[in-house]
Amino acid sequence: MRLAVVCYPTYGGSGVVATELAQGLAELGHEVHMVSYEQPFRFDTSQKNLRFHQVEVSDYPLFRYQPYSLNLTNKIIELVEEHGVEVVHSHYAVPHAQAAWMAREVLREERGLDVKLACTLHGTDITLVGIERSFYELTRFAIQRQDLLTTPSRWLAEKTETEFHIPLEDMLVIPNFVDLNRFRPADGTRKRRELGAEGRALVTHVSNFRPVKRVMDVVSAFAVLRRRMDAVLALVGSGPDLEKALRMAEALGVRDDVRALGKLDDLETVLQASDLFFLPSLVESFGLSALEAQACGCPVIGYRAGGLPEVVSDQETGILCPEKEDVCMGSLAADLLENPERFGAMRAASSRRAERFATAPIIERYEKALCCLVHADRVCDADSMADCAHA
Ligand code: GMT
Repeated sequence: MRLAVVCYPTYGGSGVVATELAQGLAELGHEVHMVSYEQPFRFDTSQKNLRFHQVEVSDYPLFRYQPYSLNLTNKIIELVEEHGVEVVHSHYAVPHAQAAWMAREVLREERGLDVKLACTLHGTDITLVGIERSFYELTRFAIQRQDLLTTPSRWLAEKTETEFHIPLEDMLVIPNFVDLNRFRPADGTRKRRELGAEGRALVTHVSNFRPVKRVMDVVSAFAVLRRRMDAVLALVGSGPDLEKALRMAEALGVRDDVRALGKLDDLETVLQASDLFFLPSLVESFGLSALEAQACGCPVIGYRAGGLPEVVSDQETGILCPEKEDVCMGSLAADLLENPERFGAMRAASSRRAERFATAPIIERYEKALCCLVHADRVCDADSMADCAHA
């Protein structure tokens, strides 16, 4: 199968899922063309069958806002024509699903080419951005016209049905996945030393620091925990609320215990050294970072929000506080750390739970769904799948 994967290249779940999926499909023998405005984070340039195509963005002075979606549409048209791409797989609907649909219209009308469209909805493309009035109609139109829609959680599929009137049975829930060779429990002594966290509790939060992540709750919970025990908070990633979070840490008197680490290529080393992972998001369609933390044996504390309960098992691999209730994550974290038996059991359960989300079988589910689009006229059995990989 020849596939174009369209995504955001940024340090965020949808870009990571798209890139790792593209790499996985390329390893299985498919020809994969990744399309974005920059080379995605975690992209492996040495991978066979995988190429990156940059969307060139025009900067004509008349444009106050660059029409990126048009440049992207054009790039998709070129890829289909030059490389015989059979499926365009968009990650994050806005504006990728719209661009893919426009490209297909041009290709059908002018070149008589038919390309299949798949879109993986990731989260705020449905829950925040897509439902904004200025995006809604075109988002609804474009996602309704995809040949395949997937979501990483049942919760997001239900939300899409409610907000965009796509019947639940027309969507496939394929969870996000984690590389268990990379994200696995390991000795974190060296990293703890580096972070000045030897003999202290280490709590980590990883995100793009947007308001939906409620990073202020991370800091206030940490301040509560810090009053009960000696502890360090590692903040990984960057984004609009990072500075505000650091100012809050200053105001609460815990700034010296907070390490702002920025974007990391070796995220697993911090997760392996961490005791707990805080993720108090307002909504979280899945929570890939929570899965990566669990895979390293690090339990998660957050709210029972969105699809997070499909990833974190409350009281078994973490603690999910009821939303909008005045529960104190910091006290719950301290209670857990003061109970070594319960904490040890949670650590072990966390890495076991992550095994359900191992990369290979989940990539195979995507492969099957995408190959079935291309060979819609045939039964999607093992033979036709093999043909699809070597086409
Ligand atoms: O939807 C977003 O906020 C962006 C997106 C991203 O690029 O990080 O995050 C979403 O997709 C991830 C990958 O599927 C999920 O793990 C995140 O839970 C989801 N974020 C939200 O729903 C807030």
